[in-house]
Amino acid sequence: MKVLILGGTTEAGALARALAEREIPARYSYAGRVAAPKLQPLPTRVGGFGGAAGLAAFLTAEHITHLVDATHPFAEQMSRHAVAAAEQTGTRLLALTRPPWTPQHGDDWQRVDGIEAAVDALSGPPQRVLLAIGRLHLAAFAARPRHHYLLRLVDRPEAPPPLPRHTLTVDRGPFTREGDLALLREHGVERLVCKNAGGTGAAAKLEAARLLHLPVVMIDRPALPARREAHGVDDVLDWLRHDTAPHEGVERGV
Ligand code: 3Y8
Ligand code: NAP
Repeated sequence: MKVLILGGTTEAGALARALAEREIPARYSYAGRVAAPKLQPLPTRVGGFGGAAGLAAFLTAEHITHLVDATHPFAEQMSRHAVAAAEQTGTRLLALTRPPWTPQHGDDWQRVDGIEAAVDALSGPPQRVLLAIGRLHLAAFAARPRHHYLLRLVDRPEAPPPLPRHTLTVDRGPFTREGDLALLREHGVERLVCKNAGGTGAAAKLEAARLLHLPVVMIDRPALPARREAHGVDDVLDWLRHDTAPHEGVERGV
């Protein structure tokens, strides 16, 4: 057995620790999105594979028997490539993902379907908006220049974001309720825009928004291809124990 974890999330890190503790042969993969990704307790590769074909070639060359897609729910392209490459190579595939957040009592959510719809939702009078969607999609909000944006990024950007009024805070999660409460109060945030990431690492801002009665523009997840899914590390460990690939441990009729 040899496992490849497509990582970049809190859950992927937890799985990496579990496999390392059990000395299960495994590798960890980052896209290379940020300057200094968190170190993992497994041999780690960084950077794209070169499309689904590149991933398939990697799976074959590295004799990967089990592929765990533990990427973020918005990492749509990676997840699509994982399904295609696993099918092409006969590699077992399991997605380790987290259930979407659902609005709690006292929440004021406006659900939208994608980044452009989130931009449209900001057509009202100028507000102070926490844009907690990372770096990749900031430019879309240049269409709504009247707002003052609080931007939270993992790395300081080389060029200033194309938003005339903004304050930049450089920080990486997991975040805390106290920290996010202080952030929203300090900057007088009146509205949040975020992705329905699920999980615990990014949930603090929603708790803070609830306490401060702030409205949230919640971007729904992209649709992903059908694949086997698990929501916890133990489920993945069970799958690895019981889902041996055809060439392992199963008597072949001859
Ligand atoms: C490179 C690797 C761990 C993983 C921690 C999780 C939690 C903290 C919260 C806010 C929301 C956001 C963003 C966020 C969170 C965890 C997790 C998560 C959201 C790192 C990391 C990588 C990335 C990539 C980065 C994206 C960006 C998204 C910031 C590591 C820190 C907004 C998503 O500058 C960029 O290019 C950043 C790009 C993709 C989304 C975007 O579109 O900009 N994550 N985040 C991964 C790689 O190279 O493969 O250093 O740990 C990981 C984490 N970020 O092990 O503890 O599990 O989700 N990441 C979102 O959820 O909305 C911040 O600010 O409130
Ligand atoms: P994406 O749009 O689905 O993927 C774009 C390309 O990046 C992929 O086609 C692949 O390149 C490469 N890639 C993505 N994840 C990779 C991984 N784990 N290992 C190797 N290559 C990877 O992905 P994304 O949304 O940019 O996310 C990139 C990374 O950040 C992922 O690890 C994800 O888990 C993490 N992350 C993303 C978010 C988010 O909001 N999107 C939030 C938290 C963490 P090739 O086609 O060349 O193989």
